[in-house]
Amino acid sequence: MGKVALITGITGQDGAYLAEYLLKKGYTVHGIKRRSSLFNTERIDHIYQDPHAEKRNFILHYGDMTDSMNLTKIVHDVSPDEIYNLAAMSHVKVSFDTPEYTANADGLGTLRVLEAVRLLDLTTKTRIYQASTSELYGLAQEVPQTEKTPFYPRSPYGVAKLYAYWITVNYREAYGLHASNGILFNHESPIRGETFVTRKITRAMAKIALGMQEALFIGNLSARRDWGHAKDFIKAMYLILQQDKPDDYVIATGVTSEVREFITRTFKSAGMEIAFSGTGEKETGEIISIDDAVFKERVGKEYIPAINTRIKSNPVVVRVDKSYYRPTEVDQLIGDATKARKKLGWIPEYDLEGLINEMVNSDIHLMKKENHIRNGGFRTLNYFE
Ligand code: NAP
Ligand code: G4F
Repeated sequence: MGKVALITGITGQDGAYLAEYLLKKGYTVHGIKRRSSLFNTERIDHIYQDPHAEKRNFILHYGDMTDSMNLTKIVHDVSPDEIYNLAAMSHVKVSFDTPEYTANADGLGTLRVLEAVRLLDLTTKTRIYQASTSELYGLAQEVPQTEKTPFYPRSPYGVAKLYAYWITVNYREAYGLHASNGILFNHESPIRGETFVTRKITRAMAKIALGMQEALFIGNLSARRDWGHAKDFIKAMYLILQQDKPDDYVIATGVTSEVREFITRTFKSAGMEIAFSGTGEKETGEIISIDDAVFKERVGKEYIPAINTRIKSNPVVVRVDKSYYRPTEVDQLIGDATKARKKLGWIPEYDLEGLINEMVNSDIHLMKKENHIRNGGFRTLNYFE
């Protein structure tokens, strides 16, 4: 019999990749999905199974991290070998708008999962992975950050995740739970939420290249992040739960880049050279040249005349909008994953270029579809979140 996993946050980026990965390994995967007025299963539709089917190895349950009775019932019914606690209000900027909810879902939500396992006497059976984050380092006290670097969170999200981190450690020490924290640095993909900076950039670039959007409006260009690919990072989650002993691990690529650089590289990947000028809110990025061969291959020959005409009249494609600034910012993150490499044998396959190319190809494809809809006379929106 294969193992049984329960994933909270199954409809999210990591939940979707992890579910697919565990199914391929022969697991039965249960996922918790919260009620929404829309289906909201786009990321997992390719693995969805008809509930009427007799034998299923992918099963969804309605639930919410803020509802302990519901979580306890699901854990009871599923009796999982492994729980991957990925559900969270995961947007740092939004956590300043919804601090209480974030504390409840991200902080207390973790406690609810741990308590369910303890109360149901599953402590010797069920292993727990907690989705901890490099946001714990916040105002980083050391460069690069390791498992021993002191935490200094800088947002309601970071503070809620700090509680989740320590309650996981406490349940491990107090009750002997196999509960581990993966302290994951930023990881992205073609299915990354549209309002995180990388996806916002790749989507906007695709629309600009196709003549669907004028400019990308962005916040702090100088922030630095250690960006990896979600497909690599979910493998680390799995490896963490396969260890004999529970422990906490930094998962990171060890390379940090500015938001500004991510933008430059994204446009370059589609054949557009960007130069930045000015400072602060007056900083802009403009296209200074087009590499026809790359643009033709990535975007399409038919879009070259329009982009050339456009940059002659207005080459500015990146503008700063201070409404995207955060009340307190995390300026620089870079992780040292030596422990994960040595103990888990975890080595990421993607570098930043591979990640950007995959996201760029995917978003150009997506925006071409949207462009067809627009050209067919239907309304499509440009989102500026
Ligand atoms: P994501 O795409 O935002 O997915 C979050 C998931 O949590 C979604 O399925 C969401 O459901 C669900 N969720 C939110 N609030 C919930 C609630 N109250 N009850 C039940 N489910 C709820 O995030 P991700 O990028 O996959 O990240 C997964 C986890 O890793 C999160 O805990 C995040 O904080 C953490 N993390 C992420 C990164 C990263 O760079 N991606 C790095 C470190 C840690 P809906 O689909 O209904 O919104
Ligand atoms: O893409 P971001 O919103 O990700 P952030 O804040 O680093 O958080 C993500 O990674 C964490 C791991 O470190 C996760 F725990 C968390 O759940 C989430 O997945 O912003 C990255 C940087 C920030 O410094 C932000 O200020 O980009 C900067 N930025 C600049 N302009 C922007 C924008 N971020 C967003 N979302 N939108 C902008 O327009």
